[in-house]
Amino acid sequence: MQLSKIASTFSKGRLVTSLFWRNRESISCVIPSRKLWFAVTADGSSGFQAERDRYHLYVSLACPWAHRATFIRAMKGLENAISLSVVDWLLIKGQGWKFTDLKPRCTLDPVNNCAYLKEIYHIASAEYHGNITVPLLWDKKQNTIVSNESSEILRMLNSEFNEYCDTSEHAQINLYPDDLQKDIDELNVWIYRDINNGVYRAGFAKSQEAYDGAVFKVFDALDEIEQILSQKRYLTGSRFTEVDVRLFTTLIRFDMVYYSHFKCSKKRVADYPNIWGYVRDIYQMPGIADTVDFEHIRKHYMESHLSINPTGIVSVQPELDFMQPHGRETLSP
Ligand SMILES: N[C@@H](CCC(=O)N[C@@H](CS)C(=O)NCC(=O)O)C(=O)O
Repeated sequence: MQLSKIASTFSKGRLVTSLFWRNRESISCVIPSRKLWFAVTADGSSGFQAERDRYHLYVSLACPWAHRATFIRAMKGLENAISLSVVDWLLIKGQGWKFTDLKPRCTLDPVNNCAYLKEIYHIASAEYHGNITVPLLWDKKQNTIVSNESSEILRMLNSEFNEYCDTSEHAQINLYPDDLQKDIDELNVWIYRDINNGVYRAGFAKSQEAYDGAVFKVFDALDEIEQILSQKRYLTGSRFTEVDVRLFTTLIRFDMVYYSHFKCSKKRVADYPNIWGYVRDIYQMPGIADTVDFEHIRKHYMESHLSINPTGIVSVQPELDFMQPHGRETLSP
């Protein structure tokens, strides 16, 4: 069996830790038990070549990590090149994600005809013992999983499918430009720790101490972001980048679920003038509002997390106008 680190050629070595077996025949027996980290490349050197209608995304519209994938798919005009299935918003303990066509915007699984997402993981590898999570990028040609890691799917769709974007304008969009990579990488670490994951640490805290430790970090970070966004239109300056996508998918959920359901209730995003304008700026970008589904988001969190909301009652939706003019052009055109 030939083991090669050929994924390291992808995206300037971002995937250096992804070990990849070149022979397709051996893939099913060597898929790691916890992480599925392969890479699609434009030139196919990884064993997974970018092609139209070869890859399928499995997502939940509720999930902030899966939202990274649907966001970049929309922003790069890849809806016609990469097909999509949307799971039921209800995540039942012990069963995991399932497919239905009986709820708004949920779909069946036309690719593998599975009833549950876990079955798809087991088609790729009977040996897989990791978490059954979305997003999942599936290769219809080799009948296997390429990746279940949203940060890497985001990078692959950003750079490797340019030939298949709807227009040349879409193809030119690059959310991880060379000169900003250092800034983006540094911001990603901090934003993931204190905000993306911070709201989950607060929401699922099992003690007052754990909750206090997490929730104050969330708001310290938001205070700092408010400062940054008072000077800059986006986190790294005038250009919209990957780190803005990663922050947005948490911020758009904040007042809808994290404020109440996860007890991140010191302030709403709508109480921070610059952050609130920034969220509306991104929400109003072409194709993005359609990637946001508040019914999926709110019902998923409040109906599925019965350990923190035992009645499953879904609270009334706050009145927020995401289409209100944002005025952020004054910081940069
Ligand atoms: N590292 C993964 C995490 C994805 C993740 O945690 N997804 C959650 C939904 S928000 C999930 O599928 N959870 C399934 C479960 O808890 O059973 C990524 O970023 O892609």
